[in-house]
Amino acid sequence: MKLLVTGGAGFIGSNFVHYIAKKYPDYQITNLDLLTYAGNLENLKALEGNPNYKFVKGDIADKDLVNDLAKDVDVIVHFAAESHVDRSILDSSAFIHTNVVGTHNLLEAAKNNGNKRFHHVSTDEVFGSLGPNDPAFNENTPYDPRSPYSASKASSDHLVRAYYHTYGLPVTISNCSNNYGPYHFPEKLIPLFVTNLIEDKKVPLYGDGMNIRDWLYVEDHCQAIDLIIHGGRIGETYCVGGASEKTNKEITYKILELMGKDEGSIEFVKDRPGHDKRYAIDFSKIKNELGWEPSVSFEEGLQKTIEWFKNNEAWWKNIKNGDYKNYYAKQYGEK
Ligand code: NAD
Ligand code: TDX
Repeated sequence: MKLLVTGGAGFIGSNFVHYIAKKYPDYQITNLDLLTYAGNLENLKALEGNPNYKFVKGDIADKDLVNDLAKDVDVIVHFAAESHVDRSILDSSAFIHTNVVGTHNLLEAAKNNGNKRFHHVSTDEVFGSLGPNDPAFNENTPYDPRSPYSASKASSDHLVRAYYHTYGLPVTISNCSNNYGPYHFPEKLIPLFVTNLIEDKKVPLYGDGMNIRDWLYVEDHCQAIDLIIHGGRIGETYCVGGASEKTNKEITYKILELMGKDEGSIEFVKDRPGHDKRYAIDFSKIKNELGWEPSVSFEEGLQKTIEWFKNNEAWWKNIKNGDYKNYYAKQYGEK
């Protein structure tokens, strides 16, 4: 099978490329990534020289490039996105460019090259914010995005469905909850807090720390996507979750405990504007249809993640001090 993976130099995309290369060594993987601030080829160093892996630096919104790449693939697995809610609040233009215009461009390329199989990686944030006693999100939950990031992802989901209904493009969508694990960019809650604590810095907890997210170890997400691209029903959406709802405060205390720190390291800071209160996922559809369920508990996944960050200080220090850009910028040009 020939896969075109977009955003494969980011957090989940690079975990997915490693997962596929290991499980299906004969698959050919082309990784199209613009290497924005979030893209880092260090994540894929182990694959350099692998004849079945190819990296292409480029923008998913580049019509000619994407059209050329789509000619020679069987499946497009679309991760590339601007992914950080706080950045979308400061300036959402890149979110519209990549998440909306870029996704549309990929859909056009898939359609114009013989209706290529298309899997779209999306998020639970498109469904909005739950109250404490509301039932978890499922595939029939109405869309109610509330940040520029989630609005741009919702828009891309609608486009993907439109291409299925209008042109018969063979699509699937997955809406997943918060991932964590190796290569997680240290602007997001768990990697930021873990790396700050290794550096003896404080951790900035937004508001009262009582917002709730559902957490899934990244490899479990990769497995869910693997099952969907191989056995998912065309035109369908699958909700993917970790059965692991936690307040940010609970997570912070757990990290402090595992890292031998105390609450003196917490700094309560101004809340995120429009901060969604709670996300939760009912993943019974993918469980019943494809036999998927999370295999890594939050406790185990968090321990593994902390270990990974302790053992890979050079990786995140290079990101935190900006050095990771210099090396690849020389090879591939500045973005
Ligand atoms: P990330 O920010 O770590 O990585 C995004 C990657 O996309 C980077 O490598 C970046 O260089 C690349 N990219 C950005 N704009 C591009 C463009 N115009 N053309 C080509 N490449 C471009 O993101 P992530 O956390 O790995 O998320 C991957 C996908 O999964 C996103 O679509 C996101 O919405 C979705 N998702 C993420 C989570 C999560 O918890 N991180 C949860 C559910 C869904
Ligand atoms: O410094 C922080 N302090 C803090 O309290 C940061 C970065 C976050 N938070 C809070 C905000 C959220 O309630 O922690 C929670 C998690 O925040 P993020 O790590 O920024 O993730 P979130 O906003 O939930 O979005 C993530 O999950 C869904 C990903 O970034 C998205 O790409 C994905 O779609």
